[in-house]
Amino acid sequence: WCEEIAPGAVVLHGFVRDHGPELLAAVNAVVAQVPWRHLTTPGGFTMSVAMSWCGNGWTSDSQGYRYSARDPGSGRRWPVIPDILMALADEAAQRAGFGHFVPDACLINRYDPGSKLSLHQDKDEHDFSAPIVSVSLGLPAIFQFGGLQRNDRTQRIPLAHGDVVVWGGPSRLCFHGIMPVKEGFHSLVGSHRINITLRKAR
Ligand code: MD5
Ligand code: FE
Repeated sequence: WCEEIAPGAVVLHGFVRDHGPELLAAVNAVVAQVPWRHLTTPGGFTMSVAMSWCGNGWTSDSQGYRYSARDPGSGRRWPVIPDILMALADEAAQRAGFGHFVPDACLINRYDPGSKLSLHQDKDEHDFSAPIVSVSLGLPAIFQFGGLQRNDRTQRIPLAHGDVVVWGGPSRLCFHGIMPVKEGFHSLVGSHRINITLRKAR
């Protein structure tokens, strides 16, 4: 079902629950070309989340954060966003009430048990009017959802395999994070959580 947890933030529970195998195949095809990386933050910390990209990629290093059409490591273009992910982004955005959505950047996050994402805002995209579509696969996680100020109180939202969240409108710039992922095993995905975000970056 469809749940609005804040203005512009819509959880589509189980939206892709029946499409795990195709989605994982798309993830694996991207990862075959862009193997998982642990980026270093501008502050010098190595992220516990492993990442891969298609469309436009996102990079974090001592220079800061940015999107680019090419992999700064290899100089090669990022792989194109698989059709199934383009279609899913459009369907989810429409279902959540945002109309048609054509993303140009896709970030794939892999959380092993213990991996987390500290509270942050997503503000490296040029166009905040477009929503972000986020797909959860594999192990469950607790999403921390705050307000526009870092110190605003946060809600904890459980996300399960197959859930899709569309973040737009007033929720687009809210602080958010992922609590450390608990040990476990998912029959399709194994012992990690995969999150796919589809964005309009440029
Ligand atoms: C995740 N990833 O579960 C999340 C899903 C990231 C990230 O946060 O930056 O890779 S995306 C959640 C999100 C995106 C944009 C806005 C808001 C949440 N929000 O306003 O809460 O790996
Ligand atoms: Fe984020």
